[in-house]
Amino acid sequence: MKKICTTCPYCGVGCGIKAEITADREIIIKGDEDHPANFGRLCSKGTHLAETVSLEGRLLYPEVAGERAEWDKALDLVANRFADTVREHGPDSVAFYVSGQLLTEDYYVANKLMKGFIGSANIDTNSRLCMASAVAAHVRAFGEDVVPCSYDDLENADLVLLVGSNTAWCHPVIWQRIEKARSERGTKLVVIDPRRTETAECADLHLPIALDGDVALFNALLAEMMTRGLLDEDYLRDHVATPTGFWNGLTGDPASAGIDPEPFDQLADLVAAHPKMVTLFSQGANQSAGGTDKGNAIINLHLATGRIGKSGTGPFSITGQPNAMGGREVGGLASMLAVHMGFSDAECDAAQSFWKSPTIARKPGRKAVDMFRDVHEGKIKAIWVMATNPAVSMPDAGLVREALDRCDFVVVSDVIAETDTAAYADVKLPALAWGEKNGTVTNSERVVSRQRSLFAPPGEAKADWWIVQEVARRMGFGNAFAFGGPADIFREYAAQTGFHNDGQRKLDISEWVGTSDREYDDWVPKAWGGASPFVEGKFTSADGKARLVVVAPSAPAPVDRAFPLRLNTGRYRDQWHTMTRTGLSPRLSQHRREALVEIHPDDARERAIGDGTLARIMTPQGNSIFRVQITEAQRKGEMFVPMHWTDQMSGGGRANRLPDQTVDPVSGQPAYKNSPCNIEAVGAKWQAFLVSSKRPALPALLYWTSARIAGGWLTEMAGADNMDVDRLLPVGEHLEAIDMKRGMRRVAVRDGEGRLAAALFVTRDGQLPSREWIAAQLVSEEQADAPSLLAARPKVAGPDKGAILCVCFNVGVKQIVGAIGEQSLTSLDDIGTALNAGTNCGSCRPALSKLLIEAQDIKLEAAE
Ligand SMILES: Nc1nc2c(c(=O)[nH]1)N[C@H]1C(S)=C(S)[C@@H](COP(=O)(O)OP(=O)(O)OC[C@H]3O[C@@H](n4cnc5c(=O)[nH]c(N)nc54)[C@H](O)[C@@H]3O)O[C@H]1N2
Ligand SMILES: Nc1nc2c(c(=O)[nH]1)N[C@H]1C(S)=C(S)[C@@H](COP(=O)(O)OP(=O)(O)OC[C@H]3O[C@@H](n4cnc5c(=O)[nH]c(N)nc54)[C@H](O)[C@@H]3O)O[C@H]1N2
Ligand code: SF4
Ligand SMILES: [Mo]
Repeated sequence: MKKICTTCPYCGVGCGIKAEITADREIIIKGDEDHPANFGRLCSKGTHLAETVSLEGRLLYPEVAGERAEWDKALDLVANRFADTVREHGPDSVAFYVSGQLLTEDYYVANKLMKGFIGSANIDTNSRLCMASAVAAHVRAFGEDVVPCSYDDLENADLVLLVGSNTAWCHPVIWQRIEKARSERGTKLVVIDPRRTETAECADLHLPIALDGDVALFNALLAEMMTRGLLDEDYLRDHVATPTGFWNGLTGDPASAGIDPEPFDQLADLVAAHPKMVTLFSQGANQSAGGTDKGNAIINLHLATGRIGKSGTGPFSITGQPNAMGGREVGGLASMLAVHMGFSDAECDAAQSFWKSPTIARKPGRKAVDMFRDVHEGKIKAIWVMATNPAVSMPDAGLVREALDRCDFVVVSDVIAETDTAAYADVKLPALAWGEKNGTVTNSERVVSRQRSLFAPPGEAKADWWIVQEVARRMGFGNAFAFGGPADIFREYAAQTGFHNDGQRKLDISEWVGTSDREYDDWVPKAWGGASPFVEGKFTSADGKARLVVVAPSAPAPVDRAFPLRLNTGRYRDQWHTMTRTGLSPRLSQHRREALVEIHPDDARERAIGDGTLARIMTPQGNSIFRVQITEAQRKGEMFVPMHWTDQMSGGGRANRLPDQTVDPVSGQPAYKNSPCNIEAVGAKWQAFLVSSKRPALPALLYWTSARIAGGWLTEMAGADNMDVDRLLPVGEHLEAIDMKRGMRRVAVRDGEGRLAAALFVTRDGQLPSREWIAAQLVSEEQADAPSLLAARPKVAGPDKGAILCVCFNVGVKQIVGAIGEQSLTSLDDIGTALNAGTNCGSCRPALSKLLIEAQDIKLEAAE
C-alpha cells in the first residue's frame, strides 16, 4: 500500500491529504495530520474524493471539430491558428482564459507565453470572478497583493467577524478551526450576511445586512471606534498614511445597511472589547459593484485600530479555489504583469530581460467580462479556455455562449469531455486531473504545497503546462519553453520573484531557486512571507506605509418595477462549482439534489408561490426555473439560488442566465450577488421522478434535473404538455399500477435477474412519494417484491430517515430529530455517540447544531 501526501483540489483552505492507493484508480483518503492548513481534518468534499476519480466522462484524447485527433495535429492547429491570428490582427486579437484550478507551474507557462512571447496581456483567470476585489483592495491599502494573516490568527483571535462568507459550507476546515477557538478560548463569532446561513445560525451575533450594506456598516463601525477613542494613534502615525478628508468622508450609517441600532451596538461593543480580532471576508464582499471598496472599508478598520500584523488580528480575504493564490503570484490576472509586478516601464523591461523574450505586454489586458465582450464583438478572434467553465460561471452566460459560438477559434483544455463550454470548442485538449497531475498550489495563508500524482495518466491526457509548452514551441519559442518538468518551472518562477526585486515586493521566494528535483518531490508545505508579512508594520509602498482609503456606500439602485426583487447567488455545502467532479459522487449529491430558490414567505405569498413547487426567476438577461424553498432565513425582497447547475445536469436551475454584466469599476469583478429580478409560479401539467440505473435520454421538458445516486440516477421532471413518459423506461419486466386516489401512475422495471432497473412515478396534481427507499433499491442486496416497488416503500416500513444530513454515515434529519427527542440528546457529542452523525468529516455539524437549537426552542415554547 503506497501512501502519498498531496493537497485537496477543492477550496482555498488547501488541506493536506494522505492518499492510500489500494488498486488502480482506487484510493482511501485521510487528512494529513502534519499539514499546517488542516492538521488531519477534511470536509465532506475532501473526504469523498475517492468517488470522483473514476474515468467516467473523462476527456481522454484530443478532439478537433468533434473527431478524435492525434496530439500533433491538434497542437499544430492551435499553434498555427494563434500565430496566424496574431500576425493578421495583432497580439490583442487572441486571449487565454485560465483558472485557479491550474497549478502554479501551469499558470506560469501560460502567463509567460501570453505576456512575454505573444506580447499581449490578454490572459485573465476565473479568479477575476472570485478574488479580484480583494486583490485590488490589498494593492490600494498595502501597495501589494499580500494577505496579511495566517490560519493561526483565527485560533488566536478573541473575536472573528465573517463578512459575506458561508464558512461552514465553503471553507469547512477553517470553520472547524474557528470552532476550536470558540470552544478553547471563548472566541466570539459575528456573521454579517443577508441570509441566515448555517454559518450564521451558529454565531454569537448574526447581522442580516441588506445586500451591499457593508461599506455603510464598516464606515459606521470605524466612526464609532473613533468616537469611543479606540483608534490606535501610534500605529496611524508610524505605519499608515491617512488621506486628507478621510475622517470626514466616513459616511454611512447602520440603518442604511438594514441594521437596527441594538445589534449594531452589540457589534460595536464586541469590537471595542476585543482588540484581537480577525475579519474574514469572501464573496459577499468581493462579488459586488462596490467590492473593492468593501475590502478597503474592512482594512481601514483594522489599520486604524492597529489590528494587523499582530497575532490574532487582521483583515483576512480567504481564497476560493485551491490555487487562486498561485495564479495571483505568477501574474495570471490581466491587470498584473508577473510576480506581483504591474506595467511600469521598469517592470516590463525587467520581465522582458528575465524571460529574454522577443516582446512584452506593456499595458493591462482585458478582464474576464470585457474579454468575452471583445470575443462577442469579434475583436478577440481566438480564445483558449483552460480549467474553467465560463459558459456556466460567467455572469449573463447567455451572452458568453453567444460569444463562444461566434468566435473563429475556441480551444478548451479540460478533464471532462462534455461540459457546457466544451460544446463550443473547435479543439478539445485532454488535461491531467487531480490525482494525476504534479506541481504546487498556494492556499489562502500563502502556504505552498504539492499536489502529487497518484495514478498513471489515463488515455492520452497531458499536463496543462506541457500542453501550453508544446504550443509555444510550435509557435517558434522553443528556447524559452524547454522545461523538463514542473520542478524546472518552479525554479524559474522562484528566480523571477527575486529578479530586480531588491526588497520592493514581499513576494520573493528566490531562496527556493536551488530546490533540486529531489527536494521538489519531497517538498513540505511552507509559507512565503511568513505567518505575518506585516509584522514590522512595513508595507510595500515608497514610504513603507499602508493607506487608509476613502470609501463611500454606493447609492441604492433605482427600483425597476418589472424586476423589484434582488437575486443573491452562491454555493452549496457538497457541490463544487459547475459539478463536473462533485456531481459524479452519489454521496455528495445527497445533500441537495436540486437547485432551490430560497424566498421569504411574504414574497412567495404575494405571488402565490408554494413551497416545493416550481417557479421561474426572470431578469432582463434571461430566466430559469427552480424548485421553491420558502424560508424565514431569507430577507424579504431578496432571493438566493446556487451557482452549480449546468445544462448537463438540469433543464432549469442555471443561475447565470440571470445576472447582468455589472462589475466593480476598480477590480472588474462581477456583481453576482445583487441582481434585479422577479419570480412567478410555474404551472406544470404533470410532475414525475424516475429512478434508473442508466441515465435517461430526456426530450425537451418544462423542467428536469438529474442527480447521481448509488447505482444510477434520480431524475426529477415536470411537463407543460402531455408526454409519453414510458419511452424513458428500459426494456425488462414492467410492473404497473394506477393509483386513482393519489392521482398517480407507478411503473417499476426489473432486469433479467429480477433487480430493479427503473421506477417511474407520475402525477398530475398529487404528492409524489419519498425517493429514498426506492432509489436505494438499485443497489439493494435483497430483491423487493412488486407491491413494495410500486408503493416506493417496504412492506414493513422502516423509519423514514428524512433528508440525509450526514453523508459519511447516511443519517437523515428525521432520524436525528427523533433521537434528540427520544434520547434527550443535548450536544453534538451526544448525537455522535447515538448515531455517529458528525463524527467523521464534520461538515454536517453546523446543521446538527441547528437541529439542537430548534429542539431546545420547541422545548422552551412547550414549557411557556
Ligand atoms: N462547497 C463549496 N465550497 C466552496 C466552493 C464551492 O463551489 N462549493 N467554491 C470555492 C470558491 S471558488 C469560493 S470563491 C468560495 C466562496 O465562498 P463564500 O464566499 O463563503 O460563498 P458564497 O456562497 O458565494 O457567498 C457567501 C455569502 O455571501 C453572502 N452575501 C451576498 N451578498 C452579500 C452582501 O452584500 N454582503 C454580505 N456581507 N454578504 C453577502 C451570501 O448570502 C452568501 O451566504 O468557496 C469555495 N468553497
Ligand atoms: N452566480 C454566480 N456565479 C459565479 C459565482 C457565484 O458566486 N455566483 N462564483 C464565481 C467564482 S468565485 C468562481 S471561482 C467561478 C468558478 O467557475 P468555473 O471555474 O467555471 O467552475 P469549475 O466547475 O470549477 O470549472 C473548472 C473546469 O475545469 C475542469 N478541470 C478540473 N481540473 C482540471 C485540470 O486540472 N485541468 C484542466 N484543464 N481542467 C480541469 C473541470 O472539469 C471544469 O470544467 O464561478 C463564478 N461564478
Ligand atoms: S476544507 Fe474541504 S474542500 Fe477545502 S481544502 Fe479542505 S477538504 Fe478540501
Ligand atoms: Mo471562487
